[in-house]
Amino acid sequence: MFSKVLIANRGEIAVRIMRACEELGIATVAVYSELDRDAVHVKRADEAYLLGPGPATESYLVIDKLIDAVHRSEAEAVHPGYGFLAENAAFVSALEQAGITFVGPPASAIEAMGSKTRARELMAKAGVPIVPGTTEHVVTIEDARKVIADTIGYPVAVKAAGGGGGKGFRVALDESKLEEAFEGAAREGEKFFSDSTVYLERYLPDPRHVEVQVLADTHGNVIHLGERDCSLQRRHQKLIEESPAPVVDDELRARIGKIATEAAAAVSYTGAGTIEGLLQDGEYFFLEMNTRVQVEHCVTEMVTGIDIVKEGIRVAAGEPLSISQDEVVLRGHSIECRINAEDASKNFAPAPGTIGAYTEPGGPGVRVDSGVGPGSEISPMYDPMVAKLIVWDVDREQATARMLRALSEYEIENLKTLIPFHTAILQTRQWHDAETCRDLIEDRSWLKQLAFPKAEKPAGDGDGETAPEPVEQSYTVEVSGKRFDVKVIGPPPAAAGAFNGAAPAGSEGGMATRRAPRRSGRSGAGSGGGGDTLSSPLQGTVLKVAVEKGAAVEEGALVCVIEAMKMENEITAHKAGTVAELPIAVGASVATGDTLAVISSAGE
Ligand code: MV4
Repeated sequence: MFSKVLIANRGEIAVRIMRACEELGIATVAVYSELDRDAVHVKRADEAYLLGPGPATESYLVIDKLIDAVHRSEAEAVHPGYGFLAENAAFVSALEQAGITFVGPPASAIEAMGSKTRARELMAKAGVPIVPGTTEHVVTIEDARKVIADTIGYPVAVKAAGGGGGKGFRVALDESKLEEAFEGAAREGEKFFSDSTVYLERYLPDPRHVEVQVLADTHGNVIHLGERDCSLQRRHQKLIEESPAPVVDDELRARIGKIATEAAAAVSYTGAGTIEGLLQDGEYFFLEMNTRVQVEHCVTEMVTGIDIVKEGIRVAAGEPLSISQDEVVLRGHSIECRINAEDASKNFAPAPGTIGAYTEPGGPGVRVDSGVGPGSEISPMYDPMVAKLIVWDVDREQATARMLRALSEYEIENLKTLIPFHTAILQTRQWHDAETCRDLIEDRSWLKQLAFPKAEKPAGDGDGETAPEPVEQSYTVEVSGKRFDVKVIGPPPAAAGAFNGAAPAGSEGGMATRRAPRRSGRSGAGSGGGGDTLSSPLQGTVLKVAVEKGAAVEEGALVCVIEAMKMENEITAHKAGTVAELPIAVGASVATGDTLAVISSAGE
C-alpha cells in the first residue's frame, strides 16, 4: 500500500479522498490555488502545496505544477477525483513517465472512452447494446440526411464526438430542424473539445438515466455494485441521484450489470468507473463510460456498504478488490441531493458568496460530504457544488422523509443554495411516483412551493468581540509554496494583517473571524428585495440580450445569457416592470455586481 498520496483536486471530493486515505493509513498531500489558501481541503491534509493563481488553468489544470508538487512531497501516487485532470489521458501518460502511480484506469482506457464514437464502435464489437445510430463521424449534413432516412429515422439526437455529459447534444424532431441541430452540436464540440465532429443516435423520447458502478482490479476481477438513477437533471446537470433505481428489479439489475462489466473489460479497465446508459421500456442502451469516481458514488456506497474510493486506491496499489460479485448485496435505499451555491428561483444562476454560520445535519442514516465550513468563500471561479447530502433508509419513501428532515436541519447562512429547491421537488407527486421528471424542472411548477429563506440575522452579532486575549496564536505561512502551520506564543498582534495578511488558522479558537461584510440592500425574502436594479450574479461575457430598453417584462423572463466558466447562465428578471435601463450588449464583459438592467415597476 502507498504511504503518501497527492490529491489533485479541491472541495468536497478532495476531503472525501483524504478520509479514505486516512482510514488506509496513507499520508495526504493537498494542492491549492491562491483562492483556496484557507479552504477546508488544505487544512485537512498532512501537507499542502501552492499551485498558482485562482484560475484552474493556472493551478489545478497545470500538469507540470502537479508533478512538481508530487516530487517535492515524495508522494507515490496521485488521486485526481472528478473534473479537472481526472479524464485527461495526457496527464496519466505524464505521470507514468515520471514513475508516479495514477489512481484510476490506464491512459488507453481513458482514451478509448473519451471519443464517444470510438467507444460506441468498441462497445458494439464487444456485444454491448448501444443506442441505434452511427459509430462513425457524420461529416456533412447530406450524409446525416441519408443515414437518418436509411436507418435511424426521426427524432434524432446529434451529439459531439468529443462530448459527454450532454455537452454538444442537440435534438432534431424532424428534417426541418436537422441543420440547426447539426450545426449547434458541431459548434459546441469545437468550442469545448476542439473537435467539431458529430455522430447520430435515435432520440429516445422519455428514457431514464441509469448508470452502473463498476470496480476492476489488475488481477482480472471486474464487478458491479448495482445501479443509480440520475434522471433528475437540469440541462444535463444531475441534481438528485438515488440507488437502487426505482424501476430496476433483480433480473434487470443482473442484465445491466453484465453489460457494464463487459463494457469495462472490453477496454481493460481498472479502478472505479461508471457505465452510463438509457433505460427505455425495459431496454438498456450504453451511452458513455465515465472513467473516474463520480459525484454520486455515495448512494452506491450507502446501499452496498462498499467504500468505492478505498477500493480504487487498493486497486491502484496492485491489490485485488476486497470483495467478489457474490458478496455485493444491496440493502435499503439511498438518495443524494447536490447542495449547489445556486439560486433555483433565478434559473439556477450561480450564487457565490461567503458562508456565515454553518451547521450540517446529522442523526441516523445521514451523510454529508462537504468541502466547506463557517466562513468559507464560494468563488464563482469553481464548481458551485459545495456539498452533498446523502441519506439512507430501508425504502424509498422513508429515505425521502429522512432527506426532507435532513434538508431542514441544514443551515448555511448568507449563501443561496439548492436546499429549498430539493425540499420542493421531494414533495412533488412526480418524485413520489418516480416519474422521469422530464418536464418537472422546466415547467417550474415546483417554484410555487419554494420555501422562503430565513431572514438574515442583523449584522454585528458580536462574534469574537469579547473573546479573551489568547496567549497562543496559530498562523499559516507559505514557504516557497509549501504550507506550514505555525504557533506563536505571546501577546496577540494588534490587528489582523500581520504576516502578510495571512488569516489566523483555526480562527474558531477565539479570535475574531474576518467575515465579509453582509450585503445590505437585499432585505426580506431575498427575491430581488424590491430594488429595480438587476445585478450580475457572476463575472462573464454577455452572449445574448433577450430584452429591449422600454420593453415590458414579467418576473422570471429571460433578460440575458452570460457565459462564465464555459457555462451559459440565463439571467431572468427579478421583478415585473419596464426595462428602464439596459447597459449591456452582446460580447461585453460583466463583473459580479454590475448592473445588467434596471426594471421599473409599472406606474412609476
Ligand atoms: C439521450 C436522450 C435521448 N436519446 N440520447 C445525454 C447526456 C445525459 N445528460 C442525458 N442525455 C440524454 N441522451 C438519446 N439518444 C436523452 C438524454 C437526456 C436525459 C436522459 C434521461 C434522463 C434525463 C435526461 C435529461 C436530458 C437528456
